[in-house]
Amino acid sequence: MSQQDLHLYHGAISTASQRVRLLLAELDLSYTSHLVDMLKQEHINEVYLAINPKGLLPALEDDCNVVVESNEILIYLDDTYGGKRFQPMTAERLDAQKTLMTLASDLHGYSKYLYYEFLFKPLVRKTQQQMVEFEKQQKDKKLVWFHKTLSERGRYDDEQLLSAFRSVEVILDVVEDQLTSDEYLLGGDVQLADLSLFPNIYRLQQMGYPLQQRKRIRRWLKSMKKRESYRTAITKFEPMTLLIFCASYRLFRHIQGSSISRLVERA
Ligand SMILES: N[C@@H](CCC(=O)N[C@@H](CS)C(=O)NCC(=O)O)C(=O)O
Repeated sequence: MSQQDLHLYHGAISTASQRVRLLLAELDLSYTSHLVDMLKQEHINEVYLAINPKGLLPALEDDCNVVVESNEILIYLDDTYGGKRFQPMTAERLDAQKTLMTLASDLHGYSKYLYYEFLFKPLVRKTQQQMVEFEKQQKDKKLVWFHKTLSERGRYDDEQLLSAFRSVEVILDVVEDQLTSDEYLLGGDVQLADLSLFPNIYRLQQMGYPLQQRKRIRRWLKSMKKRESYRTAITKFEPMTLLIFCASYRLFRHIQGSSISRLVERA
């Protein structure tokens, strides 16, 4: 199918947006980029809510179609423009891919507690005024609680963080087992499962999450980072100032004795 006018509404470092940008790069599809600044709460303003009433990034507009949910967007793009190039051929592998993409979505839900706490907390805490606006616009009570706890209490409970860590570990165990001697999750070629899981595992690596024992995941991360799509879809969008901030904050937490490693010792 010939390419329509694609519009992507996305966040520079939003992991769900990174998934979609990775596939756009792999498919070599051009698109009109609409960067939405989450720190300025542009994702809950009236303009964006008219596109995605859930107030979540990313969203894709293709002519008259609006597709939300990053995994749905991956399938939509690959079905429409990729000739299913990034989806396996056999029923068994298709099932495996579906499971891995669901796990990617779950991983996003758990790992965000860890990176909001340990990687960029001072940046993402909302002011009182922002929180009022957020509560007014965001219907998802769990998401409101997620931001309210960090913004008003200043931290998540240790139990909350430990539970997130344990859930992340369960998912990483599955991913590690899935990776055999092949380069990618479902064989020798990169597939949607890889593109879906990569951003959150990469984010964990960025925050100093313990991956030392996970040799296959580390090898897979290396393979993914060698691809041109990693540069086009991820590093090109990471502001240097943010990278410096995150590295400094990690160091600060380490010196303070409150880094993720301390949490892991208690798990
Ligand atoms: N299941 C959704 C999750 C999307 C999501 O949570 N996106 C984050 C950015 S990575 C977001 O928009 N968060 C809004 C917020 O925290 O207010 C998807 O995969 O598209």
